[in-house]
Amino acid sequence: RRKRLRVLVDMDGVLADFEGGFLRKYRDRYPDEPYIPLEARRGFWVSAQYSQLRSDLCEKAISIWESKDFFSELEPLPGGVEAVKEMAKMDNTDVFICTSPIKHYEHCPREKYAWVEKHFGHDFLEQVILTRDKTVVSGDVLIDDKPDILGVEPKPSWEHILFTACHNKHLGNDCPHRRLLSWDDDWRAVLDSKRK
Ligand code: BVP
Repeated sequence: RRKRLRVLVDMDGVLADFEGGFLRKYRDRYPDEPYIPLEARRGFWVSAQYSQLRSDLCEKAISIWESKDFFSELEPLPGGVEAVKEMAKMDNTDVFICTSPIKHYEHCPREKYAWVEKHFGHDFLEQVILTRDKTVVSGDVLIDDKPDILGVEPKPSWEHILFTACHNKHLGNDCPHRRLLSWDDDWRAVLDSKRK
């Protein structure tokens, strides 16, 4: 393969611990309300599951990730930052962080840039793609924990590699994508399979 490999890596749930950060701040702010432990999470949308638990908990959940400092204070998931740095140093490899900001834009987009600068350095801001539609972004692979990545392009150029998260680990064969179980899994082999 003469062409360079283009790897798109999602942020929330793949590099940054959205679920853990959410639960910690939700329980801090609403100590008397019920919550969903990470082992009981099902479905990508936290808001949908909280709304099922009790309808008024939906807006309480949303208030957490709409708050200042929520996105900038997320902890890195184990091995993710190291893996992306290593990918970025590989020959014939371009890596981009491809992430969808929430529409409540007061804090989230700025804090996503701040997070990347903090963990990867200022120069890596060149690699950030903020988009609400990942199907219009071209690449060879997209490593993302969301099971269904849809948008206006019916045939995206990337292969979606599903990154395992608390909300998707129980999905069986109705989710047809190859998986990375964690950053300890063999992501190098996934990239090599696309270089052939
Ligand atoms: O910015 C994240 C959080 C937000 O959606 C974005 C997902 O981006 P990607 O990981 O696909 O790049 N988000 C929002 C809600 C509810 C909104 Br109402 C949610 O339940 N979960 C969630 O991740």
